[in-house]
Amino acid sequence: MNAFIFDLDGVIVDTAKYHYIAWREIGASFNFKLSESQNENLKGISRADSLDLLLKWGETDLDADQKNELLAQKNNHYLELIQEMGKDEILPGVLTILNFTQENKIPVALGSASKNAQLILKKLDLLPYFNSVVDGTHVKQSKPNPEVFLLGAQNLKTAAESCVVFEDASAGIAAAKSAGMTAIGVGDPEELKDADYIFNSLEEINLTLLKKLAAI
Ligand code: B16
Ligand code: MG
Repeated sequence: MNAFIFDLDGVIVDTAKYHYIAWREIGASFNFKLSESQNENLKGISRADSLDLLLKWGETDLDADQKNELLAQKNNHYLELIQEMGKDEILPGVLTILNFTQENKIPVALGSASKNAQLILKKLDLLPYFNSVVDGTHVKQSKPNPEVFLLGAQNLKTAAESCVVFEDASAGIAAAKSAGMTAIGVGDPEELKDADYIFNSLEEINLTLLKKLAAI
């Protein structure tokens, strides 16, 4: 039997739009206008690394204190934006897969760069589905580094080769592949072209394929 590892933002819930709103406001504070395609490159990237990219694109230099101030501002705004988020924002197909894993006792981990992952899963009543939650508070290196997924596999006591990762970001697909895992891309086929399977939505994964992925 294989194990499943889920990314959070963009796979379980569409928080990307809230990250975008919060980062746009931070960019505006140094007269930088964050485009949608630049925002695409922030998916799966840690908060601190995202700010460094914004500063680079905006050709702006800040000292450590100023950066910390912006990181805190960004997160406060993001937390405000997700405050009202409810179960209706769980993405299509997620609950079907999580119920399948529960019924078949398939080990499940979260592998997210977000330091807000626990809070979000709790808000959505999804914590009981996860045997392990690995998030931005547990790892040193951002995706595409495989650390977050390797730790998930270790916590699930499953070999990397027997893990299937669900990801919406190209950095996440690269992380899964370099960990030696099967990568399922959810979203833009062009962005996710290195994945083993690509879907527009998790809803497209039928029971036959789920059983194949789980090796049951
Ligand atoms: P936070 P994932 C990532 O989550 C997001 O895709 C990325 O946009 C965000 O900057 C990162 O989490 C850090 O999030 O500010 O909440 O710690 O896609 O790896 O679940
Ligand atoms: Mg993501």
